[in-house]
Amino acid sequence: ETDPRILKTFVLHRVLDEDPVNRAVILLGSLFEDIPAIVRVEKTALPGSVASQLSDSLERVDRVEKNDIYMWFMGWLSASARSNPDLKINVISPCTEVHIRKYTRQQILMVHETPALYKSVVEPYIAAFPPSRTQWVTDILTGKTEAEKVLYKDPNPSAGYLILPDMKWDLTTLSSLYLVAIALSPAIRSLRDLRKAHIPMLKSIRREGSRVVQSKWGLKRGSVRFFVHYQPSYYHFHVHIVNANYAGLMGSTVGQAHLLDDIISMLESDVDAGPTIFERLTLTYGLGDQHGLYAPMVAAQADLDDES
Ligand code: M7G
Repeated sequence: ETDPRILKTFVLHRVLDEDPVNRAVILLGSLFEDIPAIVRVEKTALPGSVASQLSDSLERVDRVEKNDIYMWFMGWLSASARSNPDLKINVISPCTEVHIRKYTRQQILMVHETPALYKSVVEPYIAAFPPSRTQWVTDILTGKTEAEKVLYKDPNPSAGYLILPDMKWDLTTLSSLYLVAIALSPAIRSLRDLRKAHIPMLKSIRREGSRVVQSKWGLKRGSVRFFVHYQPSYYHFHVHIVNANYAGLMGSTVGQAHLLDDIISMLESDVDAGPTIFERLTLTYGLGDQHGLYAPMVAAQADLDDES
């Protein structure tokens, strides 16, 4: 089923989104005639050889325009420069309605999630997710998939986690290095569930994540950003570990990405008894109109506005 030729059977139904910044397009279609599939096609980063040997890397160049000291061209890479792959292609198949909505272009509204709204709207939403949504996490944790890619594992059943490359990463371009640390225990569903007791695990992720990127890729201390999404797509706790220079990245939007360092600091300065900081905070974030929480949250906010 992982045969690369499956892509030859792809039939397009519609374009879900276009992302000119990342030079990507997200397609909805089918594989093998009737298996629904989302296919994200992205141009890979330029190989370093293009910079070091530009003249050798070009097979053909057409001049588009010249104006005073300014010129612009279109170029075609030579066969030698093309030893690197041109495209990175991510496939989700069979994809669900939730995936299709997630990858469809959306209008974003900022919402304020109070502790009360978390209890009445978000917690039931999380509880209603079928376990199959995080089957990929279970498969990683049990070693069924991606086992050879695990970079670090702390096997402690309650506070352990593992670190491995995120599927967003092409595994080679250091400037877009993207790893993910996944907690072994499913008990922490999101930021809202973090407690003082989790500080050692969070610090360990920070320490071992930094060590791994240093020892494997020579990235010095401070080279990566550790953050947690709220809302995440998957309610099984994980930390994003991303090259600090990888700016303009969608997933690091203000409101969605919470720095691991800030989270640790907030937990450290939290009270020792009673509801924890993440149970007391109002969290503000952008929700796309295709998100499952959009309608209930917008309705709940309207009720709140009427009251105030
Ligand atoms: P998130 O914050 O829940 O959702 O992060 P997001 O996708 O909206 O950022 C989940 C992270 O897990 C993302 O960075 C995904 O790219 C990554 N991820 C998702 N899946 C299904 C896989 C997978 O099968 N393998 C790996 N290695 N990473 C995945």
